[in-house]
Amino acid sequence: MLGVVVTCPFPAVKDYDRAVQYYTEAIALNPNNAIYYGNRSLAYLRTECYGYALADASRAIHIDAKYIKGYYRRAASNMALGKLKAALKDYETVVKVRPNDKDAQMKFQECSKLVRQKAFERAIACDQHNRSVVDSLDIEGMTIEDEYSGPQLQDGKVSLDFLVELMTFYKEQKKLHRKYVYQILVQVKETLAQLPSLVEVSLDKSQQVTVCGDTHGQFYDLMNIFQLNGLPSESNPYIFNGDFVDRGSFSVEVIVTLCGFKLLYPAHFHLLRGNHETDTMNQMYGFEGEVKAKYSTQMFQLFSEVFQWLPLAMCVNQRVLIMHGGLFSEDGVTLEQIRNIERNRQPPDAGPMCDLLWSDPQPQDGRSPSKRGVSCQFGPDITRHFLEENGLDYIIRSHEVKAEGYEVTHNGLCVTVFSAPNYCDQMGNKGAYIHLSGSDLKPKFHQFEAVVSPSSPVCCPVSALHSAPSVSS
Ligand SMILES: [Mn+2]
Repeated sequence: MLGVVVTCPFPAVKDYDRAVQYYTEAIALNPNNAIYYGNRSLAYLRTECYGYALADASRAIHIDAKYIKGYYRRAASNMALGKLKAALKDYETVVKVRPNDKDAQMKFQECSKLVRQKAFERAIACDQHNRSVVDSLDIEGMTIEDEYSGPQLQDGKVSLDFLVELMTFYKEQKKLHRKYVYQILVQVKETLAQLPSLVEVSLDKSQQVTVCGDTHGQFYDLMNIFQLNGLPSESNPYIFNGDFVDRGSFSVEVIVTLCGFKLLYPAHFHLLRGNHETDTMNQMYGFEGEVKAKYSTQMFQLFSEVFQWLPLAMCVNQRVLIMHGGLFSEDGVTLEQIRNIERNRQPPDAGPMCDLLWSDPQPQDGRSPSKRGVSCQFGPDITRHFLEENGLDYIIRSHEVKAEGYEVTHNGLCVTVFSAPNYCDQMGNKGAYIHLSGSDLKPKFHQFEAVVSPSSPVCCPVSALHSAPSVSS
């Protein structure tokens, strides 16, 4: 065997991208060493490239069926992709071979628990289909206790005064009364359910809209956006492009505030669905736990119902298309098709609805398997054809953290915007938002830094399964 020496490029700085590069070079020199694949798989796991991590772990096991870390890594990749049964099988193998490994035991037990929980949820799901959790709640009958001193809805309706008071209240880390949260959620669900899956807006020459990317529970940074760019209003419209929740500790505060503005300015304040407005992601990345800790399981269920009605894409002046993830795994998708997507559900594993929430651009032409293991990556030629076929100028998407808060790729045809600065309290990235004016529809970028927040990192509550904080979205 060739003596390829690979010095460990981390842990001084957790530079997983460099680790990937070094192991890739090592693999080029010796493609039959299971350890290289196993180690690169770990670096992919840490950067949340679960699709690549899975492929490398499988390759490692293929080369050396006795290489136990390969099973570990494959299990972790499958876990992250929500393929629990496949993960359980590999954890079982690890536990058999290493009966005294406490960490392996813990992961095995945690995974078994999740498999049972899923089975239980499936069993009761048929019962609940098409029924709302609201039917089992008496919202009107909920009483406001005398000691409650927070903002109050007047006749159950949101006003600007209410929202201003709410934002101040939230900054002091206080909790809005559950009755008001329920009332807001019931109303916003009705409002969203009226909308098509593709929402079209038009700006005249004097109007402008602000487009924000991922906010991920970073409430204090959201407040900073409003500080810098003004509160939402009919003359200061906003589009928030998905991934409002998970990761950050203040997802409830972010989503309730955004829902409040949606109710106040339904035609001038827009919310699109991200891949994190889904049950599986909320279970793994914090939102479900946060809602249960701050309120209850039923309230999480109502959030989930609201998320299912979030539109999937927006088109501005029939020229700029906005979605959270990106374009499609297949050619020939039309705006009409997007408009007609039956979106009131958890997204499927493949197809246009999945792609809109999950895909990423890539620099080379064509398509390739996604580094995330869901949907695909699309190249500049795919973007150009899609835009030509649909008579559009360019797309704006979010979904990936960018050092500068935004990135322009595909010869200007694909713009990424990300609005969670210093993502997960550790990435050091800037945030950005975009101004689009009706006069020319060219993207104007505004960057901002993270503000100090009383945040306690809760990046991944399933910490035993995701031992490192992670970086994609
Ligand atoms: Mn995302």
